[in-house]
Amino acid sequence: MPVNLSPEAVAAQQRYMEANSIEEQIKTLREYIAAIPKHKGTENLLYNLKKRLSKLLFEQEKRIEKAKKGRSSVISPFSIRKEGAGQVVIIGGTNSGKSSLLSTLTNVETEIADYPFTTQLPVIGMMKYEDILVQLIELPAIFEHMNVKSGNGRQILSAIRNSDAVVILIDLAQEPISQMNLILSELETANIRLNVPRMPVQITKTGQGGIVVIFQGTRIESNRRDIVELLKDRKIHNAVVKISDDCSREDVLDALNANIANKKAIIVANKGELKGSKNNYRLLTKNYSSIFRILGISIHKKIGYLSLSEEIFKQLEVIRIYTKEQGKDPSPKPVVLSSGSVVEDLAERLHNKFLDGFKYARIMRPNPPHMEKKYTILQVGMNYKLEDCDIVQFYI
Ligand SMILES: Nc1nc2c(ncn2[C@@H]2O[C@H](COP(=O)(O)OP(=O)(O)OP(=O)(O)O)[C@@H](O)[C@H]2O)c(=O)[nH]1
Ligand SMILES: [Mg+2]
Repeated sequence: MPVNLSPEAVAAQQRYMEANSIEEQIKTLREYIAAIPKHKGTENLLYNLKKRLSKLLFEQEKRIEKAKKGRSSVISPFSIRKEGAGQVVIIGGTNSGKSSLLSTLTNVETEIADYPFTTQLPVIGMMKYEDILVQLIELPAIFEHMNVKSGNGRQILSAIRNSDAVVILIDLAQEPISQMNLILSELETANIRLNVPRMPVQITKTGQGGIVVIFQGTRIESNRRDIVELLKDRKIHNAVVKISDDCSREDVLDALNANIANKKAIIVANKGELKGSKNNYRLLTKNYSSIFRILGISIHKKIGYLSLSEEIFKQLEVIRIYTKEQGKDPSPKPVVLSSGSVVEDLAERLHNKFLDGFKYARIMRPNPPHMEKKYTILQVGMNYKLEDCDIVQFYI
């Protein structure tokens, strides 16, 4: 069915047709899309235009990458390979105690000093949480206008964008609201949001594991293939895509094109033993406790950080699954999956034979300690949602 476009949309279309450079095409195509009203009759047109925009953005990214590579063949110390169950960055103002926290949680030895900007490059450590390891990275301090100034600001932002979760470290010896304002506004300039409760689509690129699509709510199987295809068009082969139930293919394209990263984050407020820190802690909770979980600590007095590794692990939103073969003990090492994963996601991760020959899976789910029986036994199909610490045996 032909679509009747408004004069503004026709003019925008004309500008797009006449655009020469990729930048100009992207700009005019965005204007064209914005000028088209959203309803059933324009659905296909909008979808196709957004797909075209997605291709242009990808082309532009590729060119920028190529230009960067041409300039230097050295791998940036800010592009850090993920290891363990997930990658968490520690960010904050200078002297807030980022290096001190990293050393406390990981035993990495790094320079701790009371002068500003001691840490200039990322420092990596592995934090143990129960039977898994989480990668913790101290990033150099956040500063004003880091997205435009020379120096390593842009690389710091890009490392945050690539992480799985964020620990914001606040110095309670200083006024906390201005620290938070600085951090949040710097992240905003780089399109990084923290703890946005329910985005229709969230796409997090990962280093491995293929494309995992998680439907938070009812599982809409028919969309899965479309989504994987859209990402592969953009040469994204490893990512976790979280989708709320009422979400269209177009929403996925919007998410890809907007390039907004949404990270889970907690605030850790340090130097809690110092004078004035209580007041600052109160100020911080008053303003931010509805968005962030806030943990008050003192590294010097060793107060408050016992549950920290657990809280950090929780931000990753992953589950540990132990596989089991008939007649044997469960594997000692878990497979780590995004929370919300189902039996099929586990099968995909392990081996094709579990997908192709699947009959059913048997789950041993640990009961709370007060119950008499140690496990609840379940016999389930491919779409069954897994929980942290499930023991799973496949029957094929
Ligand atoms: N009073 C007090 N001082 C602390 C605490 N934790 C760290 N510090 C001190 O704060 C200063 C800065 O600590 P670092 O760990 O180097 O801070 P940073 O955030 O890594 O600093 P940069 O890398 O320079 O941005 C040092 O003098 C630490 O000894 C604490 O719990 N209480
Ligand atoms: Mg440091």
